Amino acid sequence: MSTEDLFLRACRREPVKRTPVWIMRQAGRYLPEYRALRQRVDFRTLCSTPDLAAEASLQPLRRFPLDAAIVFSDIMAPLQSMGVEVDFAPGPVLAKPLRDRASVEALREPAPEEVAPATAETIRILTRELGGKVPVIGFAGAPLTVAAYLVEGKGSKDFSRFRAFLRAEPEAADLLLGKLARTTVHYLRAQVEAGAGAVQLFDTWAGLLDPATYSERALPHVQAILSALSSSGVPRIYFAPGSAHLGDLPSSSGADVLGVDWRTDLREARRVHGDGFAYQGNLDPAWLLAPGKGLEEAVCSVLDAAPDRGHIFNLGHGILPDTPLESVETILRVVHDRSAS
Ligand code: 1CP
Repeated sequence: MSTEDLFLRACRREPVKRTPVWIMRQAGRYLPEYRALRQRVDFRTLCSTPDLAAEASLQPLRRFPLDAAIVFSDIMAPLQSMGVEVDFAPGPVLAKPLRDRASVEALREPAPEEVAPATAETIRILTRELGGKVPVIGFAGAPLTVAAYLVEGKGSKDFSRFRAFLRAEPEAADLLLGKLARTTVHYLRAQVEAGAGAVQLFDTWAGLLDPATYSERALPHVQAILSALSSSGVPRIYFAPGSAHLGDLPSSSGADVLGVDWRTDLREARRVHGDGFAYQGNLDPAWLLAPGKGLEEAVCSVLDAAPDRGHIFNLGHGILPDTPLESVETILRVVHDRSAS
């Protein structure tokens, strides 16, 4: 069984000889070689230069026996093709946040081939370099999460301006989310055509919403994207951290795999969403800052709470920049030892 089979088989809830592992934000600042790359190039150049982005994606795989690569990019990458300039400091910053209907109407809807073509090109390079050893995960931000940055203008604890915009301008908000959803379909399709073996939709800020608003404003766009991708045949992962209060609503997202953050026990996620999904997650990234027996036991607890079939081991959110490399080694060793059948 190739390693490629491990991840894709787990996504399809087929039996595997051990649990596959990848780590959200596995390319990033906790790696000295990533920091060295960033000394040479700024983040936007890194994302838009396929050779360099492929190098960043491969860095964690050279160091650790991970079971999937993720294309190096950012959820804000498609926006340039819509006529929006985004800076990074280190999170996304917009010089001109969208605050009214006129600026939403002015957003361009790009043709499929215009949407961040560097990402598909990076995937082509990765697919070639990896030679089928492990699959490449493509990704995009869900419309609500990308819109949160577009309207707020930068990261925020509670995105209150964005939440106010949803209330004050519901029609403009739907127009914005629809434009983002159609652009995202083009973007993810291009990634699958370039060789991505699975796609993940990151809905980092879905949990800002109450269930009724999520159901009315955010979920329909997620459903539209994931259903447009169903014919592509690749597993679709939906990750909406901090969304336990949304109950079973994400069950109707159309995903094959649900990402679970560390706040929710995997058994509880399975009780809420049922056996029709594979589950990805969900070790608290903070455990990696506390190496030792506690970390090993925490990895085992995640494995114990996971379904027998259909578990992809991951953190419950992105790896933290000050994580010691030894902690990643510990995780891989424990998952390999403890999940082998
Ligand atoms: O080098 C640097 O200083 C840039 C830091 C950085 C990195 C490494 C940013 C800015 N983005 C990325 C890459 C990135 N972003 C990946 C790469 C692939 C991998 O996993 O290895 C991915 C999947 C993302 C996705 C992303 N960007 C999300 C969704 C995932 C999540 O963690 O919730 C979000 C919310 C963003 C926005 C963003 N971009 C960058 C930062 C620091 C942030 C978040 C912080 C904020 O809200 O201010």
